[in-house]
Order: sequence, then C-alpha cells, then structure tokens
Amino acid sequence: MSDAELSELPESHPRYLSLRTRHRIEEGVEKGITSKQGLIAEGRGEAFDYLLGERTLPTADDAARAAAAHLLLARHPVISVNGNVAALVPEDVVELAAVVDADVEVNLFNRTDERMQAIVDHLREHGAGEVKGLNGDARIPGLDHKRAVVDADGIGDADVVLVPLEDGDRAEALAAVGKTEIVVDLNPLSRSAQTATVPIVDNIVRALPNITTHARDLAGRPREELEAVVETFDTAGALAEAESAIRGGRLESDAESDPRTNGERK
Ligand code: PTJ
Repeated sequence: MSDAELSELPESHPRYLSLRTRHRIEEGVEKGITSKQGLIAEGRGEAFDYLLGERTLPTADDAARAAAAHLLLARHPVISVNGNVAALVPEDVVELAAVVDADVEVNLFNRTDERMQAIVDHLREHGAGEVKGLNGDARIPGLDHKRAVVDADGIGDADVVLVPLEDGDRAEALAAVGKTEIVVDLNPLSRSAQTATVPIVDNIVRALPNITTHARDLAGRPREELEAVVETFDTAGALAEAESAIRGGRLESDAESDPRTNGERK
C-alpha cells in the first residue's frame, strides 16, 4: 500500500489500524530497518491479534501496569529495539524511555552494521537521545546467534529489560543471568512469553503507550506501592486468559457491538 492509498483510506474503515500498521512495516523494509522476516512475524502477530479481537485484555493491562512498576523500580532499565519495533512504534519507545528513565538499545536477530545504523538513525529522527547497541562489546552467555551481542553499559549492565517481539531463547538466556525480562508478544505460547517475568500479550502498538500511561500514573508513588503492583501480578493467570481468549474467539455479542466490524468478522 502506498502513502497515497493510505491517506485516502478513511479512519472509519474497519481495517484502518491494521492497514496503517502494515504500511509502517512495509516502509521499514523499504528503509532497510525491518528484515524480510519481520514481514512474516507481523503476519503471525496479526493473526493472533485478530483472534483476540484487536483489544487489550484486562490481564494484558495488568501486565502493562506491572511492567511500568518494574521499569520504575529498576536500577538500570533498558528497552531493546529490533527492526519491527523500530518501524512500528519509534515515537512510543522514545516516550516510554523518557518517562521511566531507560536506555534504548538496538538488538537484532539479523544483525548487520547497515541495519544497526539505520535503526539508530531512525530512532534519533523520532526524538531519541543516545541510542546504544553499536558498540556490541559484551555477550549474553548461552546464545550462539547475533542477539547475544549487547553493549556492556546497556543490556549488559541492565537489571530490567523490555524485549518486545522477542524470538525465544534470549528470554531464557537473560533470565539465566538474573535479569528481569518484560516481553510483549501476541503469542501467549511463545517461549519468550512463557519465560518472561512479565509477559504482555498484546499488540506492541497498544502495549507500549499503555505501559507509558501506567508509568506516568505510578511515577512518584512510594516504593512499597510499586513493589505491591509487581508482586500481585499473576503471570500464569495472564497467560491462561490470553490463551483462552485466542482459542475461544470473541463472543458473538462482542462482534455485534464492535463498531469496527459492523457485526461482521472481516
Ligand atoms: O529485526 P530483527 O532482525 O531482530 O528480527 C525481528 C523478528 C521479529 C523478525 C525476529 O525476532 C523474529 O523472527 O521473531 P519471531 O520468531 O517471528 O517472533 C516474533 C513474535 O512476535 C511472534 O510470536 C509474533 O506473534 C509476535 N508479534 C508479531 N507482531 C507483533 C507481535 N507481538 C506484538 N505486537 C506485534 N505487532
């Protein structure tokens, strides 16, 4: 879809948000930010989101609040950015980092110097200050692919890492070195969601601004209150509710009352 075609699409179109998201991913590929595999990952995510009814489940909202509390409590929080996240939500990454005082670090599965630099530049164009990741002077033990390469003073030193659209084994490796991992992934059965301290089963385009809203609300509250938010979050319950929502599909009455679908599933 071209810029012109998107600009002609009315915001009331039932697929407007989904088409705009696809357009961002397409642009990401064209700019050398997103990998071709990123297109496939987006398609997979869309399928899960469709089954969720393209909404934030109450338990995903609880997870976003717990994530905000973790980030505010952290000694050194880092937001890890890959090619899909950079294309879809660059402004939201910058905003969240500012609210919770986190570092932003580019970390890629398909790492090349060109893509690393393109993503750093793209984030800076969207208002980021320092963006880490280019040094790559440390390794996460236990991983034999490029995702192991991190900055020693970034993810290497972090105690809490937000890793949206993770691809699985890094979640286990980060947990093994004692880091708290917050994952955003629409697939509740993925290894990263299953391993995360806080799995947010929601679309990144909704989840990131939602974490920021919770962080603004929680900022300045006493430490004990933030710790209580972290402790009361039910990880297993959130995963189970997401799986059940996906397997069960939306209730017909939900679809009927949903103005986006006019009662039909598109
Ligand atoms: O930019 P790179 O080189 O680091 O590569 C990034 C991708 C995403 C291509 C790479 O990490 C990958 O191949 O990931 P997977 O294994 O396809 O996993 C991506 C997960 O994210 C899947 O479980 C998808 O369901 C989920 N996902 C895709 N789009 C979204 C999403 N979750 C939340 N929001 C989305 N928009």
